[in-house]
Amino acid sequence: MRPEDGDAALELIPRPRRTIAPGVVHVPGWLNLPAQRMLVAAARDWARQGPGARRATLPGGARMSVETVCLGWHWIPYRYSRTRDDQDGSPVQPFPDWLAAIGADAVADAYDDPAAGAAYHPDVALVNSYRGDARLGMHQDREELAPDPVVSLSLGTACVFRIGSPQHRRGPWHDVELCSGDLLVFGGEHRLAYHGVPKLLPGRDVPPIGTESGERLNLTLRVSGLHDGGPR
Ligand code: MD3
Ligand code: FE
Repeated sequence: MRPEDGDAALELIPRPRRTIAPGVVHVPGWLNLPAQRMLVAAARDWARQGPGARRATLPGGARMSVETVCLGWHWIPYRYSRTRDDQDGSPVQPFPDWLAAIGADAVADAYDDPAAGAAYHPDVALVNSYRGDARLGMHQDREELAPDPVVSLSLGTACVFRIGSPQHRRGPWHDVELCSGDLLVFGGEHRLAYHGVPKLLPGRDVPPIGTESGERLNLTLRVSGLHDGGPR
């Protein structure tokens, strides 16, 4: 699913693949339309199971504006669990093999490194849904115990994604527009970089893939480094 196979060739303003920082690669239009539609349908299914998606509560009591459903391991600010401890305690949904295969393809393509792709075995997905004024403040993803990259797939309404460095929450940073079908792979020295989504960019053309008007979905695939029975 390289962009040259798909819809990126039709864009009037080309958005080339770009290395934003060491280990951070943006591949616009990586997912073709059938793949985007399939992922949106899958995300709807996941959000319908059991207690469904939820806006997580932060330790200080504030609730996130983004709605999340998890696969493989359930993320609660700031830990992972096999059960939905902040909902009804039911088991987290399984992480499907086909999604791991997409993650491996993504790493291989972004890094142009088939061996890195073959060695990538994600076991967690966070599926985030943004609507209206939903945003994600600057944060680090530090709950994973493995150093492997994070794979991000964007669907629906575009957004501004902001990435800083591992040391500085307040910048300097890069702002990158993420559009439907874009792939972002985060590894190397920026795996622990501060990042966030300051705003959606509604009103742009969005392909007909099943997202609601103004809605953005983001899937992040991760390697938890966790094992039942504790870290190893
Ligand atoms: C950089 N999601 O779920 S994806 C998150 O678009 C999250 O919904 C954003 O940040 C979103 O935690 C950004 C890109 C991303 C994901 C994980 C990272 C960037 C990252 C981990 C480390 C550094
Ligand atoms: Fe994050």
